[in-house]
Amino acid sequence: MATYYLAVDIGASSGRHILGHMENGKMVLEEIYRFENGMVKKDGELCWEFDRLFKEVVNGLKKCKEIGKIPVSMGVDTWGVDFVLLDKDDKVLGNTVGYRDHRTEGMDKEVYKAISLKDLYARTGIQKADYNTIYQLMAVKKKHPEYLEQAETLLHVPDYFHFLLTGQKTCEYTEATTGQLVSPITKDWDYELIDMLGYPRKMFQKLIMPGTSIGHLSDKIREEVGFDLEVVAPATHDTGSAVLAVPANDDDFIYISSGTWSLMGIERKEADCSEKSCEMNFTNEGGYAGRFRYLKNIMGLWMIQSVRHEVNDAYSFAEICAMAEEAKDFPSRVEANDECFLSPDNMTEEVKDYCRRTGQKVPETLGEIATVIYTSLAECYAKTAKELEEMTGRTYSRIHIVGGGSNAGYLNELTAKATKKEIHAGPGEATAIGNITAQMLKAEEFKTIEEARTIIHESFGVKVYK
Ligand code: LFR
Repeated sequence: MATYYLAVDIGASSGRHILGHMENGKMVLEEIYRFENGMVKKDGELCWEFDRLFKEVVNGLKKCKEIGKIPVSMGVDTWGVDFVLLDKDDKVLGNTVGYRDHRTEGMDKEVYKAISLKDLYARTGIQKADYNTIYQLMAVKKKHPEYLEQAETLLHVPDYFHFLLTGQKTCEYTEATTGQLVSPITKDWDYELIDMLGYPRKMFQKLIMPGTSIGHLSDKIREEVGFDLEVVAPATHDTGSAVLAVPANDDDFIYISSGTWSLMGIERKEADCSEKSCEMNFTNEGGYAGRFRYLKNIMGLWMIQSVRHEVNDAYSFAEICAMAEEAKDFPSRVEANDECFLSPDNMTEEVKDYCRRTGQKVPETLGEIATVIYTSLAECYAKTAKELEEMTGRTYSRIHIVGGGSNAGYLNELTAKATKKEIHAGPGEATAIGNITAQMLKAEEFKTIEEARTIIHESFGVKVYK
């Protein structure tokens, strides 16, 4: 019987349970459970349904039992920045508001009353994004000061699920860094910064590194699912897990972790918190084994996902890709990173409006809308690649695209053309692979990250676009 490791990878649009094991020197994956995710409106706020999501986490565990493949360990990874506040009885305070909600509007100004943007970047190395935990907490402080008064514990989303599974409260480092309250030097909470902002110190749990054992299933969950296992923290920030699974060991490449967002950057041993880096709005997110992800957030396939929802999911992503290709000569472009695309009421209308506002031809068909988005994304990738080369004073010859979006063949072709670099696409399940890899490294199935990445390459391969 193989030794199974379970990744529960929850993205903004769906979640999945993936079992991984080693067989003849290769990693083998099996997706055993999948569920929907998305933000829903509650009391006028865009919220996550954590109760439903946790039920799905447990359902996936039951599925392991059903098929007789009981993992030795599991770990949960999710998107970054979002969190819950718990009161003294471990009850969630307020709505479980998600990062695309508008509550953070104007909160940057409030934060800058305590510390300037420049100083904030110098201390944390984290990009300015209105949805960062630091701004969300300011929204709580301004709109619901009573929650901050009652809060005993802050847990990011994966930490919260780990808590519901084990009863142990932990805060995992890679996810915590996305919030903009962690120092890249000490790799710990920046308590001085936390004091400056007037956030209660006591809510912040001691940080743990990926690969740390959190504990075993609580009695309640163990009884419900019918087995026990160890919960091991992966890089709980999905992008951290995805980048751990980039199948290369040299440094002559840029990666794009392509999903709801496109995260484009490089891996570094140290953070660059310089003023220039701040101006360019690159981020230094904490990674596995103390490495940093020096990258930029690009709006990504969120735009396509939204447009697809607006036609009632009537077409698959592959079909939309094909329609875009048919409309490939449509000339208009949008600035993919314009804030207007972060959380519009209607993405299709927003794209049309943007073209209208900027005096360009307005796309009408789904294919035209999709081609505007794909070509604009590819151009944004090309611009970001240039900026990375400028910041590091060197060039890179290839781009590794990992994550679900690496299957978008048309986008890969456009990216090859726009960047004039070789595209190596895959694996599509990089996030789950990275999650499993952290567990396997802990279990000593691999000795080093390099060995793991070699095996990931051998196990899943890549598709090359020139
Ligand atoms: C990708 C991601 C990005 C983060 C964004 C919001 O899923 O985790 O890395 O910037 O979601 O949390």
